[in-house]
Amino acid sequence: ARLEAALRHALQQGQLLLHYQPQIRGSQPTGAEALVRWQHPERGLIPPAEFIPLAEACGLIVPLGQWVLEQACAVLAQWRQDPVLEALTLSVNVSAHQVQQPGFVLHLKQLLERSDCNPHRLKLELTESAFIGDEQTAIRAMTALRALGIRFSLDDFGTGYSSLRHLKRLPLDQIKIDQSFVRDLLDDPDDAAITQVITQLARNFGMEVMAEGVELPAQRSFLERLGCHAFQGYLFARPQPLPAFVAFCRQQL
Ligand code: G
Ligand code: G
Ligand code: MN
Ligand code: NA
Repeated sequence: ARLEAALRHALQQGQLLLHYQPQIRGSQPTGAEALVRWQHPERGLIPPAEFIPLAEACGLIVPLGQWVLEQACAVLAQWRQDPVLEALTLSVNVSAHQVQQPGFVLHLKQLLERSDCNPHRLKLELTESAFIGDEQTAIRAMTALRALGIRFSLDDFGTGYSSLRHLKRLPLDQIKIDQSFVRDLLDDPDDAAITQVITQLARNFGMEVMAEGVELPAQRSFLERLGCHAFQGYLFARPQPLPAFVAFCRQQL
C-alpha cells in the first residue's frame, strides 16, 4: 500500500519517464518502443518490472497508460515536423486492463485529435492477456482504432495463453517473437524450431514479424534467414532517453 501511494504520487509529480529502444529493419531504424521508468528521488531509476504489476493490480495502470500515450503522441507530433524523423513509428505497451476500459477508444481518439500526431505512426503492443475473458471487447477496440490508422502488435508471443486462434482472429499488423525464444536460438534446436514456426505462420497471415532481445549478430542473421522482418535488442541499442534515440536515428538515417 505504501508503494501504491508512492506510485500515485510519482505519476502526479512527474517522476515517470520514457526510454526509447530502436527497432531495426534492414540496417536502419524504423521506430522505437517506448518503455516506462520511474525516476525515484531516493531509489534512482526503477525498472517497470518493479511497478507495472502493482499498477495493474491496483488500477493505476489506467491513468499511467494514458500518461504514456499522451507522451507518445506528443513525441510523434514533434517528429512529424522533422523530415528525418517523420516516418518513424512509436510502439506503446498497452495493458489488458487498459484496452478493456469502456472509454479507451474514445480517449485515444480525442488524444489523437488534440495532439496532431500521425495515427499511422502509432503502434500499440498488446499481449495475449488482453484477449482472455472478454475477447470481443478487445477486438472491437482494435477494429475501431485500426480504422483511424493505428497499428497493432502482439507482444511476447508464445509465452502466454498462446492460441493459434489469436493469430487467425485478431486484427494484427505485427507479432513480436518473445526474447526467451531468441536468447538460446543458436544452441537450442527447440527454440530454433519454435521461432521458425511462429515466423512462418505469421508471414502466412500477412503479418510483420519482429524479433526482440537480439543481442548477437549471429542471432540476427539466423532470424533473417528464417524470414523475420524486423529486430529489436541490445545488438542495436538499449532503451535510452529521447535525445540519445534521436541522435542514433540522425546518425543512421
Ligand atoms: O524496459 P523493460 O525491458 O524493463 O520492460 C519490462 C516490461 O515492462 C516489458 O514487458 C514491458 O512490456 C513493460 N512495460 C514497459 N513500459 C510499459 C508501459 O508503458 N505500459 C505497460 N503496460 N507495460 C510497460
Ligand atoms: O514489452 P516487452 O516485454 O517486450 O519489453 C521489452 C523488454 O526487453 C524491456 O524490458 C527491454 O529492456 C528488454 N530488452 C530489450 N532488448 C533486450 C536484449 O537484447 N536483451 C535483453 N536481455 N533484454 C532486452
Ligand atoms: Mn513490448
Ligand atoms: Na515483449
